[in-house]
Amino acid sequence: MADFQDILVVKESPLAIVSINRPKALNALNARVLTELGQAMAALGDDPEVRVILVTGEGRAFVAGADIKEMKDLDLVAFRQFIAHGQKVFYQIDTLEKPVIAVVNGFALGGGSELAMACDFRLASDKAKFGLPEVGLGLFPGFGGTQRGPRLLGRGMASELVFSGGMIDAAEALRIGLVNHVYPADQLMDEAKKIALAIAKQSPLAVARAKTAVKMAGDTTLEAGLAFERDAMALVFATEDRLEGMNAFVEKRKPEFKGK
Ligand code: DAK
Repeated sequence: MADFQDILVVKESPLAIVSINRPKALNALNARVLTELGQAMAALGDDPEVRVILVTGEGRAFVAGADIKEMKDLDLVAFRQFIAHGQKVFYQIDTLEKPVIAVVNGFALGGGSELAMACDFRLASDKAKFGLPEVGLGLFPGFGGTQRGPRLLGRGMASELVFSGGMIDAAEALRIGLVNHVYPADQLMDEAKKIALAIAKQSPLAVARAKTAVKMAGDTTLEAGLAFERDAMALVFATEDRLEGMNAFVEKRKPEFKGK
């Protein structure tokens, strides 16, 4: 793994924890964070020892958005490049063939909420705050918030967040389905690891195909989604792991999946 300046990557096989590490700037996303995040995701995606990735932030924020100070003086071409860069890295997370869980420890604003939305699901500390404040800067969410937000929350809820620029707390995020669980801050990472380890025990090939299938549900027609589900199921049926899972059931033992 490359040496990173603005993110930390800790491997605790079968898990990997990626932390955005600019706590003085509340982990605002600058071009270097985006580049490093993309590099880390590519490397972890290819690492057979890693089955689940947790994304979090150092200090009191998850990510307080795109780096306003870096963004404010960009010319139009550079701004478009910055946005394209962010969209590309978030899409990489969205489509990585491993589960990526957002472990939201504090502020998740703007690009921070959008990063969390690009992950497969979100777990939050009771101190977390979510929001899409871009309209207050004369912008609107551009790292996928206007696309993933409605898919995740429905048009009405997403529209309120996007148009008002308001902040919601963890309890409200739980109520609207933006996060799956809320934990006391000091228990968040332990609880996240428990869920991640439970996922890591399953067949990684089956989980990978399931991720793609679940994602398709929000992105395509029922017909196309069912066609993918059918063919992807046939593909996993042909794996050694499928045989191991079924044999283990019949032999009343725990399966050992090898990702083959
Ligand atoms: N960028 C740069 N620095 C930031 C930052 C950010 N997003 N958020 C916080 N910081 C810095 C602060 O400037 C401060 O730095 P110093 O002044 O100490 O040098 C330090 O972090 C601590 O912040 P505060 O002193 O403000 O801390 P408080 O506890 O008082 O307030 C806060 C915390 C999170 C409420 C506040 O910092 C805040 O409101 N931050 C900005 C949140 C925000 O507006 N986020 C959205 C960013 S815009 C697009 C594509 C993408 C995007 C837009 C368009 N297109 C396709 C068009 C994405 C946009 C965004 O994400």
